[in-house]
Amino acid sequence: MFEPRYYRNFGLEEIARKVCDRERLTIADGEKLFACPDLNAVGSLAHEVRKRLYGNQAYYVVNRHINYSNICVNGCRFCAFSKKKGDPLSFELSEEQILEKIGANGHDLTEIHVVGGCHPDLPLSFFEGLIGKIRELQPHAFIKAFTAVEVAHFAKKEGIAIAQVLARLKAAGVKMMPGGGAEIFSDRVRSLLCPEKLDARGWLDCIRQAHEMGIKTNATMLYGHIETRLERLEHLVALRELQDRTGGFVCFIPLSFQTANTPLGAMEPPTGVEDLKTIAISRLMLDNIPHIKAYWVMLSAKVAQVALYFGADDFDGTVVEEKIGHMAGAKSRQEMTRSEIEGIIRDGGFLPVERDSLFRKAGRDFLETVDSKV
Ligand code: V47
Ligand code: SF4
Repeated sequence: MFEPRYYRNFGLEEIARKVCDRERLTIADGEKLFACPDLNAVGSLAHEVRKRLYGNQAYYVVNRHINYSNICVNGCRFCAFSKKKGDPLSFELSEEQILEKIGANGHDLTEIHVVGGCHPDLPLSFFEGLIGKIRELQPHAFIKAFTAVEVAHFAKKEGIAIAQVLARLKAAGVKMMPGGGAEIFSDRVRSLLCPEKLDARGWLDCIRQAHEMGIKTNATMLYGHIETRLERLEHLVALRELQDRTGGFVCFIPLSFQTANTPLGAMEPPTGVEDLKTIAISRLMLDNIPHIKAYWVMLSAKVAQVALYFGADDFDGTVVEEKIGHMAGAKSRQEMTRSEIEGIIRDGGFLPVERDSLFRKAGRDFLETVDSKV
């Protein structure tokens, strides 16, 4: 690493120097990295940062996803999950059905990840009650629930401020928010693909408020559709700027676009090289977000394993039941066991470390240790 001659071949010597000296990369640096024809040159820089932070450890979580409903008032053109009320493919789980799913293997769960569409009717009190019941059933599980898009939808529906929704959900037992709904912040792309959805400013503002109330969140970026690489870089920089202010992001998840059953179904999905480059450049640009997730559901387990050499340090989790990617054609399985994940991580040459949602290991505050290194 940092063999200047190697990086000079690709015009990356100044970027390599910055990475070595822990200097922040600019959007122009990001463009150079995307333009580099040698995947390994980009990947090796990201791997160096990842090794500096976590050595050969790779994280995973024993979790379960719950999609309470796919009924959604929005119609994002990249989404095959959402359906209108009355559509034969729409579903809406009752509280009992949700608790039954969680009860089936709940004793073993570290994290419960709850998200759904922007439902036209369900009141905030339904979700408060649901979170309370999940908490009673699984008092030790970490409840990571509701994206900024859902939170803003609840606020609009109830006619109350976002801060009030966040305070009520926090009181009910939501400990953290997932990173979904960020898509790509570009107004150009959003006006074409998801004009009804909470806009970029609204997403960032809701997340800022959550962070200021002590609710940590993740962040995502949906890539590989109609966005440009520059728009991806601008998305990363917007997250980096918010993180400078709040420090509330725990993990960044690049989401590889699954095309099937969406109005963009004729598009080719991102290639493996594009996936790995995007993950690596995310690691390099996001110098203040501790973790980068290789989400095996969207990437496939094979690409996710390789991504651990391209800047990712987390493999995500057991998941159990996934609908958003699979309804859009994801070929990955529905579930992985703890031992399967550990096997994949070990086979990749890393040490598997089971974590909670904040990347803490049992008995010690892991995040604090990690935060101080970033
Ligand atoms: O919000 C929708 C995206 C997100 C498609 O925070 C699509 O720990 C790919 O946010 N192809 C849901 N992506 C997934 C998500 C997530 C997953 C795992 C962990 C965490 C976390 C968050 O998926 C949605 C949307 O941005 N999405 N359609 C699609 N066709
Ligand atoms: Fe609804 Fe989310 Fe799908 Fe958009 S991505 S249509 S907000 S479920």
